[in-house]
Amino acid sequence: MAIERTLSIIKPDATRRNLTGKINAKFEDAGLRIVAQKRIHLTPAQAGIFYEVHKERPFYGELCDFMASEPVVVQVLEGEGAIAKNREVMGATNPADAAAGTVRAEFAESVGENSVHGSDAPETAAAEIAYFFSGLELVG
Ligand code: DAT
Ligand code: MG
Repeated sequence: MAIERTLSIIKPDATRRNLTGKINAKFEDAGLRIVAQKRIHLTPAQAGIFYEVHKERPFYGELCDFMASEPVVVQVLEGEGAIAKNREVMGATNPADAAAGTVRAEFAESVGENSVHGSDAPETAAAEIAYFFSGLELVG
C-alpha cells in the first residue's frame, strides 16, 4: 500500500464541543500524520463549492449552512493507505451505523452533524487538498 494524503475536516459540531484534540488523537493513534492543519470559517458559498457533488440531494442547503455555522479545522492526513484508513477511523456516515471506537460512533450528533469529513478516493483527495491548501503549506 502506498503512502497517500487525504483531506479531513473537523466539522462545526465537533469544534464547538472542543473535540479537535480528541479526534486528532484518534488519527495519530491510527498512524495518520497531520501534515497540514488550519482553523477557518467557511462561507455558505465556499461550503457549497466543496460539497457540489451533493447539490441535487435534499439535504444540500442544510449541509452548506451547517458547515458555515461555526469554524472548522481543515487538515491533510498522510500515511499508508491514508484515504481508506481515515474512512475507517471516521466510521459510517450515520453514527447509528458507525462501528464502536470510531470518531462518529463516539462523537457525532446525527447523520447531518457527524463531526468529520474525509476524502473518499485518490482523485477527490487531490482536488479537496488543493481547494484548501497550497503546496507550501504541506509539510511532510
Ligand atoms: P460522508 O461524509 O461519510 O462521505 P456523504 O459523502 O454521503 O457521506 O455525505 C456528505 C455529508 O452530507 C455527510 O457527512 C452528512 C451529510 N448527509 C449525508 N446523508 C445525509 C442525510 N441523509 N441527511 C442529512 N445529511 C446527510
Ligand atoms: Mg463523502
